[in-house]
Order: sequence, then C-alpha cells, then structure tokens
Amino acid sequence: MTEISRDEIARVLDEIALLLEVRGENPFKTRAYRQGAEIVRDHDADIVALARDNELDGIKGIGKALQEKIHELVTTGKLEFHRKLRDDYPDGFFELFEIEGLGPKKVGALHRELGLDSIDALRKACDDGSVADLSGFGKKTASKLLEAIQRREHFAERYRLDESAAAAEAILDALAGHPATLLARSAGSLRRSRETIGDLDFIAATSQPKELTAFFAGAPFASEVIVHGDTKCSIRLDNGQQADLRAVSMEQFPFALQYFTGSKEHNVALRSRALRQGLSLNEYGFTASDGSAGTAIPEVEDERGIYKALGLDFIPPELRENRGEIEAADSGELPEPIHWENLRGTFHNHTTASDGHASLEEMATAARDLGLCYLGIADHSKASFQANGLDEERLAAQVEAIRGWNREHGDGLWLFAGTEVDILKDGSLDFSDDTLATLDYCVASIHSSFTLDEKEMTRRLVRAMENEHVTMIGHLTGRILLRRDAYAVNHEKLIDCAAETRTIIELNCNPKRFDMDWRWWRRARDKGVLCSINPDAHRPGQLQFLRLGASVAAKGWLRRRDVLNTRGLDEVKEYLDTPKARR
Ligand code: DGT
Ligand code: CA
Ligand code: CA
Ligand code: ZN
Repeated sequence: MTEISRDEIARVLDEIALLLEVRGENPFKTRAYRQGAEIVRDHDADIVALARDNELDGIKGIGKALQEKIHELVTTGKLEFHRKLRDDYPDGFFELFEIEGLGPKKVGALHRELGLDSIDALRKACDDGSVADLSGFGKKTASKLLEAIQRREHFAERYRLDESAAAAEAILDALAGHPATLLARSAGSLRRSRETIGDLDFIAATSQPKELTAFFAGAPFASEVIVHGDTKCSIRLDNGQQADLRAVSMEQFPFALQYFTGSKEHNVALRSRALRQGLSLNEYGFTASDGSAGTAIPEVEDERGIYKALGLDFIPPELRENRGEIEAADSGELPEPIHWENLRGTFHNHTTASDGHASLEEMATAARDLGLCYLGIADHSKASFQANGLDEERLAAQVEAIRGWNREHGDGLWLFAGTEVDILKDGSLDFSDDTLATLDYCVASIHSSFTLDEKEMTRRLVRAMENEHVTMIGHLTGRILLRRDAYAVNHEKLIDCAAETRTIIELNCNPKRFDMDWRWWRRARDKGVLCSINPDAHRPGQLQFLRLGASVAAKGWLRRRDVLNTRGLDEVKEYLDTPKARR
C-alpha cells in the first residue's frame, strides 16, 4: 500500500466537515474536522508518521476521536466513517459546491428537499421553478444560480496554474524515472505561465517512444486513456484534466519543445520569420523552404539554438504570446527577466488576527525560512466582518506585536505593519487617516459592492489612490479565476492615476487571482507604475506563490526595477518613509 499523504488526510477531513455541514450537524463537530484538516496541513513534524504510530497525543486541536480516525486512515488507507458518509452522495453531487453562491447549507437544502445531486439536476430545477419555490431561495436566487452554472460551463476544462504545476511536476518525475527517457520537459500554456491551463503538454526525448507512451498510458496517474499511439499519448488525470505526451528523438527534442510550448500565435510569427530566411520550421526541425540542397540548414542543439539561428535572443517561454517579443528579441530589447530569487520580501499577507490560518510568528518564521528579509502583514479591516477584520483597537495591538517581533528578531526577518483596508462604496477607506498614519504601509482593496458600473468603480479606486496613506491597491479587479469575473474598471485610467499619485498596483500572485492581469503590466511599467508581487498568503505555505508571481510578472514584461519587493530592506524602508509625492 502506498502511504497516504498529508494532503489526502486533510482532504478527507475537509470532506467530512463539508458533509456534516450539508446534513446540518452540530457546528462544533464540523469545526473540529475542518480545524483538524488545517492542523494536518500545517503541522511542522511528520504528521503521517505520527499518525501511523498512533502518537498524535498532545497535538493541540486534534481530539481523541479525530486521532483515532486519522490513525485508521493512515494504517488502512480508508476511513469507515468517511466512506459511510460519502456513500449517500454520487460523485456529481460534489460539483454542486463549484457553483458560485452555493455553500453547504444551501446544497444540503437542495438535496434534502428536492433530491438534487448534480449540476444537471440543479439546472432543471431552476428552469422548472422548483428552486424558486423552495424556502430560503426565491426567483432571484434561482436565476443567479442559472447564471453561475453558465459561467462554470464557460470555464469548463480549464484548471488553476498552481494545481496544474503540481500535477505536472509529479508526472515529470515519473517520466524522468523511466529508463527510456533521455530528457523530459513540460510545454504548452503551463510553461508559458498562463493564468489558467487547459491540457498539460509533455515532451520526452527517447529512442524507445513506444515503451514511453505505453508507460504513460499505464501510469497510476492515468485514470483514462484518450489516445494511445506509438509516439503520442493523451490521458485524463483524476481531476479530469487532460495530459498529452509526445515522444521524440533527441534531434527533434528542441523543435518539439519549442513548437508545443507555443503560443500558436508566437509560432506563426516565428515561422514566417524563418521563411524569410529560406527556412521552414516545424516541430521536427528546419528544412529548406524551397527544398533546394543549396540552403544551409542551421545546427541546433537546444531551444536557444532555434532562436539564435533566426537571429534572435532567447525568448523566455512566458513572453511567447506574439505581443512584441520577436521584435524585442531582434533588437536586443527583451526585458531583463525577474526570477523568484530576486524577491526579498512581500506585502500582502494575513494572520489569524483576520482570516489567515497562522499566527504572526508562524508567518514571520515561514518567511524567514523561505529566505525573505521582510514581510508585510496586511490583515483585513473591520468592514470585512466576514473575514474577521480588525477594528482600530485590535490593529493597534497587532502593531505593538509587530514592533515587539522586530526588537527581538528584526535582524533575521523584518515585519512591516500594514493593513488591507477596505475601500468602501464611495471610495473612502475603512480606517481614518490618523489610524493609517500609525502603520508602515497600507494595501487598499475592494471587497464589497462589486456590481457598480465601470465609471463608479473606477472613481472609487481613483479616490483610494489619491489618499496619501494608500501605498498600493490590492487585487485591482477582484476576479476569482474560473469562478468570478472581474468587476468593471477602466484599466487605462487606473494606470494613469497610479502613475500620477505614485500608488503601487499589486500583482496579486495568489493563483486564484493573478490580478492585475499580465496583459496590462507592460503599459503600466511604461507609464512608470511600480508593482508589488504579493501572495495574499493565508497560510505559511502560500508564501510560495511568489514563485508563480515572478513568472507572471515576467509574462507581463516587468523588469526587476519595476517591482518594489526586489529591493532590499533598507531601500524599502526609505521608500515607505518618503511621502508619496516624492517617491
Ligand atoms: P491550453 O492547453 O489551452 O492551456 O493552451 P496551450 O497553449 O497549451 O495549447 P495546446 O495544448 O492546444 O497546444 C500546445 C501548443 O502546441 C500550442 O501552444 C502551440 C502548439 N500548437 C498546437 N496547435 C497548433 C497549430 O495548429 N499551429 C501551431 N503553429 N501551433 C500549434
Ligand atoms: Ca496545453
Ligand atoms: Ca495539448
Ligand atoms: Zn483582499
């Protein structure tokens, strides 16, 4: 039996909590499982080993009953209690939670009262009026649910970047471990760091393609085989995502990698450039475009060699979207790339004071362990009551705690005291200027009244930017990828205003958001807007989102000098101490 992982244990506990909630069980019971899942996810020691040896005693928040269940899960690979709960619901039932506006309570009511157990069934019940008739729902809710179902279909078969990256890493490990593999890389939109990913694409160099495609088709991660050929294989993973493998020769490898990295538009432009040199370029190599033997065919050893043969600097995958990168590579003007190692700290992070899952000390320690020099704490403000936002008093106490940390541990990791203050409906802020003046910096974000029109929304954000204390705007458009559209804003105006008021725009690199979108950053940087790459971390592990953030920043043509958190601690302190107008 392969050992169950920490994430799987947490997932089972979360699912138990969800199902108990659906059944309307005691909230304390529900909370115990959810809290258990969190502890399992974040615990420092090897919690799987502890559970196996029945040594979970003394871990705060995991009671006797939960200890026994986790032990059962780890030693037998199953949990009877979970299985019994789950048996009452078909797989399609769980998709209901993916509909925006449906939480466990509502799903529970729909299941109990109308017997709904799939999205299809929900759609029918919305259409025939039975949802509208249900107490607690009504006509408006029913039509909102229908819209949400349509939106979900629109996003269907796309996946988050972080989830895709994790799946791809495991598959690459498996491929790399096969004796027939000479080289293996992932390509496609994942390699280009797009904000969402369709299928995964893998290229492997091998002299035994058949062995490799057979291995891929029979691998434990292949839940279904879609196509199985001698050099190509497409499978479906457990979560429904498709993965394509192409097995090529060592000579073809750079060409296949380049071709299947895309984008299609980039490839089209590159091919026409090749044609002007008398070369035709495809996934197998260069050939003379007129078939004549007189044309010199360039020798290519790696992907860089393809670009070099075409007179171009190497174009990093993130930039391959045919948005000017070929011209820039031609004239030596590609942006100096940002690497995640260039990031020295970050500013938008939460703790248990609001809706985070780790204490100030835990977040600070995690940041230090990650090699950062400084960390900004920006918990929610009081208007975000659903996120347990801080009032003035609790904020002051947090500032005290931060100053205390700095006195004792500031030479290892410096904490900046900030807030993620709510921008209210009229563009005023949830804290007074006097309160904001006690902080090192301030992230201002919208968390309410999403439906204002573009003009009002833009005016609201402009007013926030005009505030002397607002260092940066958080998640500019509020989009939740694959779930909730951005609210309407005028990007051009906001970029101009950010430049004028010296307000930073955040690149929120939480993979749920990636907001502001990469397509706008080149314009912003050319107007002189500064960026801050922020993970919006709610638990220590999420500080790692900075890795994705650096790739997405590179995708937006940002250079190191365009990003505040590439600067060292002293420079950042000086920046924050300078009045906005002189920054
Ligand atoms: P995705 O999967 O929707 O997130 O996006 P990609 O970019 O990964 O697209 P995919 O998987 O369909 O194809 C991978 C790459 O293969 C694509 O970026 C460029 C290349 N490719 C696919 N079809 C064509 C085509 O018809 N012409 C050209 N030039 N390239 C193609
Ligand atoms: Ca793809
Ligand atoms: Ca593909
Ligand atoms: Zn926020």
